[in-house]
Amino acid sequence: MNTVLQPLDVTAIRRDFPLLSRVFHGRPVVYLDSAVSGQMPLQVIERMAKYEREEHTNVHRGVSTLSQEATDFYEAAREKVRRFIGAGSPREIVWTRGTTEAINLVAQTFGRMSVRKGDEILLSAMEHHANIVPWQMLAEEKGATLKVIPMTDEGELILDSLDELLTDRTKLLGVVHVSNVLGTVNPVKEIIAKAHARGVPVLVDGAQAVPHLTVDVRNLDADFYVFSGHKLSGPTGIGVLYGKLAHLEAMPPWHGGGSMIRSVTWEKTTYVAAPGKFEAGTPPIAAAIGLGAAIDYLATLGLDRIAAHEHDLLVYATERLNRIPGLRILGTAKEKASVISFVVEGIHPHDLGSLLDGEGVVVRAGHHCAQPVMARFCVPATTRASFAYFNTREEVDVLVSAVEKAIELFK
Ligand code: 7TS
Repeated sequence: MNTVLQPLDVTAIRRDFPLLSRVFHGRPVVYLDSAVSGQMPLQVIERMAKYEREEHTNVHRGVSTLSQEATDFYEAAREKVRRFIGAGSPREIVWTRGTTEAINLVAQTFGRMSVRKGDEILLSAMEHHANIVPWQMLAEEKGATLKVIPMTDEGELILDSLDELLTDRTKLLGVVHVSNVLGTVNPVKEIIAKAHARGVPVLVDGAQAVPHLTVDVRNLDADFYVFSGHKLSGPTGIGVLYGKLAHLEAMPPWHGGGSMIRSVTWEKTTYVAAPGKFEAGTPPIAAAIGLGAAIDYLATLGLDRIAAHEHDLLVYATERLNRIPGLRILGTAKEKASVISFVVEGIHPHDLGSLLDGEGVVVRAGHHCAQPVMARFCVPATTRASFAYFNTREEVDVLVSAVEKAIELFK
C-alpha cells in the first residue's frame, strides 16, 4: 500500500535556521553546502546552550546530582543514536570526534589486529580520503595492499568485480554508503552480503547517508558503520562508530587515559568493557547531547518526508542544470542522494564557486577530499551543490541563474 506523505512545511522549518535570514553581498544566502556541514536548528543550539548554562559538568564521575544528571543526558543521547541506526545495544555505539576519527579507530585496532603482510584491504573507487588514508597508513605499516572496486562512468560501483577482488587475503572491505561527490547511493546491503559470503567484514562510511536515508545497521548487517554529527544537523566535534559488539569486545583499546580503565597499577592496567574502553578522557558532552537533540528534530520532521523533499529538489535541480549548455554533471547513478557535482566548460570550479558566492549561493568547489574520484573523471575539481530539507525549488532557481550569469561573464 502506498501511503501519501504530507509534504514538509519548509517555510516553518526555515525559521529554525537563523543563518537562512542572512544576507551575503546584498543577496539572501542560499545555503547549498549541507554535504560540507549541515546547519543546526535552534532546537539543537538551545539544547546545547541549556547544558552549558545550567547543567555543565563532567560525566561518569562523582556522585553529585549534577554529574549524574549530565551522565543521564549523555547516555540518553547514545540511546537515541542506537535507535536512529537500528543497533541492538547502546554498547555498540562508540562516541568519536567524527567519521574520520571513527575510521582511524577501526584501522588502528581492528585493522592492526587482523591485517598482516601480504593481506589486502578492499575499498571502493569513490571513497572520501577519510576512508582511504587510514587504511593506506595501516597497509604501509603491515606490508599489506589496497585494492579498489572500480566504478562506471555514471558513478556506479561495478559489483561483478567483487567476485575477483574478494580473496582469501582480504581482511576488510570499506565502502561509502553515499558518495560525497557523486551522490551515488551504493547498494551496501548487497556488497556486505557478498563480502560476508567470503568471510570479509565491512566498514560502511555513512557520513553522507544518515542525513538522507533511513539506516538500519542490523538489516544491512554492517560490521562497522560510521558518521559525523555535523552532517546530521548536529554540532562538530562528535561522531559515531557503530560496531558489532563481538568486534568491539575483541578489539584492543586505542587511546589510553581516564574513563577507559577498570584498574591501574604500575604493573598493569585493565580496561572497562566497550564502548567505554574506546572513550578515554573527557568526551564532548554538549556535542553528544546536541547530536541527540538533532536526531529528535529530524524525527519530528520524519526521515521519509525529508527524503521525499530532497529527492524532489534533486530531480528538479538535475533537470534544470542539465539544460545549461556546457555544464556536465558528474555522477548520474540511478540511486542518488541530493548531491550534485558539476563542471562548466571554460570555467574553473573555483572561479565558479567564487562567482556563485557573489550571488549569495554557498556551494563547495574543490576536490571534496576525494582526489581519486577527480582522477577517475579526469577533472581537477568540481563545483558541488548539496541540498537539505530546508532548501526550496526557488533556491535551485537562484543557483541556476547564478551559473548562467557566470557563463555569460566568461564568454
Ligand atoms: N566520509 C564522507 C563520505 C564525507 O563526506 C566526509 C566529509 C567524511 C567522511 C569526513 O567527515 P569528518 O566529519 O570526519 O570530517 N565530507 C566533506 C565534504 O564532502 N566536504 O567537506 C567535508
